[in-house]
Amino acid sequence: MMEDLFSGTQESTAAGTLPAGVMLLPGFALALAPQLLEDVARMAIASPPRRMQTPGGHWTSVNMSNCGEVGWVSDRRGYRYEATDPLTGEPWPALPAPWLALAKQAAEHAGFADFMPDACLVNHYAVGTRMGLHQDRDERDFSAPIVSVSLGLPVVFQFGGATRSAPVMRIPLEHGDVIVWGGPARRHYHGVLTLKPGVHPATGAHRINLTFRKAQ
Ligand code: MD3
Ligand code: FE
Repeated sequence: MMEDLFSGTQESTAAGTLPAGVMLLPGFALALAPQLLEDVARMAIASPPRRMQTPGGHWTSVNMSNCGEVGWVSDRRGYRYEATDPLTGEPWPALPAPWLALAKQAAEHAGFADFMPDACLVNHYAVGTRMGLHQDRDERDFSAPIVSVSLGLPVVFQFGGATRSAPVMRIPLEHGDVIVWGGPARRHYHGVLTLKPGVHPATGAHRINLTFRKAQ
């Protein structure tokens, strides 16, 4: 099995055993991190990270952008995936081949063969920003996993259950960590705690998170 060859695989953390369908791959993206961050900087020129308005009239704390065939957007009309960036009217930047290869490799390690993401949400966290507990349910096919890549400052990720009130597990995430979320975990509530002050050599006072999704 591939899993046995990859010594970095972890199914439990200080927080306890991860639920079925969740696999933490510590440092899986470390080697590619400089390339990922160079691409993120390039994309930030074409499709700038921006706060998005929610249907309720609030604004996301995090600056968001996308690459891929479609990108996740939120405004007063709701949440959805769109092929063009509403800020520019242009298509989102293409999903770079090395990003796709990384996401597919990570999914395969977790037992999801043939993961073919068509969207990647790029979240830019400044110190003091957070993401409240939510579910990702704007995708068409919940049998596909989501692959997340953490870059820059560390953060505490919160992983709950199928309801908002279910107990929450805390998972510390660091630069280069990758997590694959599939199976029942795919619909679980999750979020990230407020980013603490700090400086990371690769990203300064920021954390970048990439989430690869099959949206359509
Ligand atoms: C578990 N992003 O973009 S990544 C999001 O760190 C989002 O920026 C967080 O939640 C971040 O929607 C967390 C980990 C993650 C992403 C999507 C999931 C975990 C997930 C979807 C279902 C279950
Ligand atoms: Fe999410």
